[in-house]
Amino acid sequence: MNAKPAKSDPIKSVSLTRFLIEEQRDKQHINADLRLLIEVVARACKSISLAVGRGALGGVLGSAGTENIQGEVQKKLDVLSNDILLEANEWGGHLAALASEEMDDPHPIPHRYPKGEYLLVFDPLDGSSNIDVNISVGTIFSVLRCPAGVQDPDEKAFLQPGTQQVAAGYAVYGSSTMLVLTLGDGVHAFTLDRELGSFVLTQRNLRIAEDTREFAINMSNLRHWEAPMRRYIEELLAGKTGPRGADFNMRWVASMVADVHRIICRGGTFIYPLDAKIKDKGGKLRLLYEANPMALIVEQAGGMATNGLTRILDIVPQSLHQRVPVFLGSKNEIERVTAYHREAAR
Ligand code: AHM
Ligand code: MG
Repeated sequence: MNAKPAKSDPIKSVSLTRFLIEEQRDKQHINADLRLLIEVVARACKSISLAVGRGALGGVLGSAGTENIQGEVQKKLDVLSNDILLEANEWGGHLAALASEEMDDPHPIPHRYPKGEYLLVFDPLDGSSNIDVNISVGTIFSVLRCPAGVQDPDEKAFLQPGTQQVAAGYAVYGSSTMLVLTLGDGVHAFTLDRELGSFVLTQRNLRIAEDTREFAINMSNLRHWEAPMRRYIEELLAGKTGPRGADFNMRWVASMVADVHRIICRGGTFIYPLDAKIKDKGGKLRLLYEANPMALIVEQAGGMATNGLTRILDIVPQSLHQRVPVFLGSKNEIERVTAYHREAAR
């Protein structure tokens, strides 16, 4: 009965706008153009979230009847999401060019608009095989600086290692829509308040546990994997009585965004290794707009991201749509599986 009233926090909620203004004004982590860029991407993600959420009612499910440069059938929502991000980002004056999974070549800023100092690369709708079955999908993005002196950025301007990213993030369109963001100083999560139409900060400085008993991998490819990959997974599957002395649980959403989001929330690993089926392609996932932004987020949250041999963020890209094997998540497991690959390579 004598309990004192809880000391109330005067800041009940911090919107993305307020968070970004504080990052610019108080911490001086970002400049006004980068703040605008993140706000514009977030606004585009809200539109994509609306389109995804309307599902069959929006008439946007199913195939668009076209293929992207990687020979994958584009869904209507892949194309729509790409258009939304392009239109939102063209005119603000913050970008020098854009590139996306759904476009063969970089997209220049139309001459009628001013140009800025940043390059934006994105996978407009990741996990598109899940669109038609109402399972979480997402948007992944990465921000680079346009190299000094480059007026009309071509593919070469984008070929920068992931360490050069000034920001990266993803939006996950799940039971709620969330935006997870890093500006190179920790990872922060925002939840979309659907009534207000604004992203609200819900978790600051997310950390990935160093140890985990949960992994995500497409097990149907097991027979195509290389020996170190099979060794690692077989040890996990052997459970308590095997060499690891513990039972491991498995999850696979087949939307990288959703799998990475689970890892950000409760730890775990996500692995898409090289296998005999995809060897000539170099991997399944794309370096510039899937692996690099996710690797930066994971590292910023205390996790680890490799291609099985080296740090993903150190890879110097050779082409815009280059693919890489991806091993990311809880540090101690990624260290172990990477060590198995290094050992085999020696
Ligand atoms: P997408 O960008 O065309 O959707 O492809 C990437 C997706 C990832 O989100 C996911 O982890 C993987 O492909 C699923 O692959 P699989 O179909 O082998 O399970
Ligand atoms: Mg993708």
